[in-house]
Amino acid sequence: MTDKKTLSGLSRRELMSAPAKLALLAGTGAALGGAGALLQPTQARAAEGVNLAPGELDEYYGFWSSGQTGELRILGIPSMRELMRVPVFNRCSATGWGQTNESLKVLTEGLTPETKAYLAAHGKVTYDNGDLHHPHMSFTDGTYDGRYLFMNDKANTRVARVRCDVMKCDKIIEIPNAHDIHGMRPQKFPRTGYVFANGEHEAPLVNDGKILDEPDKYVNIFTAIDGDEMKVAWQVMVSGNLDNTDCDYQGKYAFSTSYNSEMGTNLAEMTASEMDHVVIFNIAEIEKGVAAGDVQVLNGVPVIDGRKGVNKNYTRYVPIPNSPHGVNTAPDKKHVVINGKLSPTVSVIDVTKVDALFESDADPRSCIVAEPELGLGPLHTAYDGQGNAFTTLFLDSQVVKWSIDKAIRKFAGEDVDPIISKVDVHYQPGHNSTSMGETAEADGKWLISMNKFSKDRFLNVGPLKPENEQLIDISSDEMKVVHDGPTFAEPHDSIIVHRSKVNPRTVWDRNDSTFADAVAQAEADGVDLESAADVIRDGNKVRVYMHSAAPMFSLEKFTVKQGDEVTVYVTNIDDIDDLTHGFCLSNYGIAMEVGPQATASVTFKAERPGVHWFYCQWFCHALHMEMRGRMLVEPKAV
Ligand code: CUK
Ligand code: CUA
Repeated sequence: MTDKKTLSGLSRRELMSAPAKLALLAGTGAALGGAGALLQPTQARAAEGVNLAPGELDEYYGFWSSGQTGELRILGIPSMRELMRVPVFNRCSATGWGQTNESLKVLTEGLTPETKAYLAAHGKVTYDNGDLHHPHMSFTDGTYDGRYLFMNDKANTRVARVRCDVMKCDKIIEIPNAHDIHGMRPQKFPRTGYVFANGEHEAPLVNDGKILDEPDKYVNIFTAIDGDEMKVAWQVMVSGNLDNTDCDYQGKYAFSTSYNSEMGTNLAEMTASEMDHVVIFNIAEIEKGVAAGDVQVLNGVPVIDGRKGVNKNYTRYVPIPNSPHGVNTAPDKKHVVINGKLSPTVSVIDVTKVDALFESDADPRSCIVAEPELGLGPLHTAYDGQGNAFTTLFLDSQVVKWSIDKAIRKFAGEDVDPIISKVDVHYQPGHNSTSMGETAEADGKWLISMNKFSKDRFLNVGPLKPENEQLIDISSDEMKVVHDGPTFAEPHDSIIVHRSKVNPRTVWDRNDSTFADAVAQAEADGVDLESAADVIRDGNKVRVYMHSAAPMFSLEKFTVKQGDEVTVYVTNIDDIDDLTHGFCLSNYGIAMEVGPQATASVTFKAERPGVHWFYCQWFCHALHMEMRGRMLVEPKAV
């Protein structure tokens, strides 16, 4: 086994040294930042292969986007087993996401008034679709802190947050003034902090129809969101569109690629120039400008003008060969790789040379310290924490491993080849990610190549085929593809997080804010949710409170009148790991999950008279089928 750095920063050999061994024997392995777990037999075997025995746990969580499916997925790595789906921008038949009052609050409260009006005209309160590209965890001091996951919706210009303690989405906000949030990254240092979000498509800043086919009047918007409050902090108007983004480990700069510096609107225009650019945002200077009022306030958000040549304190435009796509900051805290896409090169920025761009009128390209030619269609880069980078080559259907140091030396004139090895992937890779690779604790064990096409790799399931995510062992210079993982539309991006960073609850806390509204309403109605079996009439509104304890609901029937607006609150008082109940109301199109110790609620109009069974739709007990009751709806007098 190679002498790799573990998460604690100790090498494996150091860990095996006498004091470390003593610490482990004394049961203080946890003090090593979770790295003690690396020495358990499970992990030793995992390092050898991906096939965990039944019951064995994975070493890493994989947090996966799902593209146009709109949900977040959780996988176990290295087994690649799908562990959970977390509905975010989509609707979910199983959990009632998009139906329950608790989820509707999340899905509606962050929308702009214009969007709400548009949706209302269609009889809707929120969007049904989303396009979730980039899931990233919150950081503290350069590494994952296990608080939140943030993710973008390219389709409807939103950013969402998932709480890692319960793995549920708790906030979704629409980003005003911007169009189609694409690249998105949390601030790495000192903490998140900001979540940076790129608007991909340019449009008139006030997009009310007064300006239409005048592309020279379009702008693009870079947004900094306060990740604690989930509110837009400020925005920057830029030239060219914005694709992907990342930031440094110093808390000073963010970097966004622009594949259309031309501001063209068709393919020929968009790919016309040989050079596009990466925009560097000077966070402290922008904050100063915002504080000094050098902004226009649009839709409640301060917007600063960072267009090319307008104010050189806020932004710098660094020319990069042709239509750059991914931006990835290396765990060495010094280098940022810009992936060339139409250019076979990647450009390496040295963040210590960026200060000079803002302090003097230095050539913007003076911060570039390497530009190795890697192959065709470089899209995204990941790292092993040992000075090596792994770049996907979309057109070559390969991943290339290369040395950052050698690339820099070559750029300086030395005769060295930065390319270490290449491996074929199947086929056309987009994003890739390495274990802990986007943090300062990159550990160089696993690489996922997220391939857009699977073609012949699996049984044919018809014209629509799965994508293919391949797990690659990167513990030696020769990369080894060890697993094919077919997957449904369309994981763009993933992160691989050591399990020591994430510690979700197993049952809900009764004081959780998710169901605070239900708790408040029950209190107002004089109802105790945990022992509830009450029907409260309030004009034509009826509130039905019940609790569930396997295998019974506390109400075996309740009666309402046709036309009543009914809200059913179900509190699952089972306090046992994995004992989820559900509430499904037949032919009313209603179903929801109620986790252990949670309250969930749903509101509907009792428009169908007659007898309607409700039942528990989450298998919970030998008498799960018997866990049911009736809603009796008295018909309107005719
Ligand atoms: S983008 Cu999909 S392959 Cu939306 Cu991150 Cu590069
Ligand atoms: Cu409760 Cu099934």
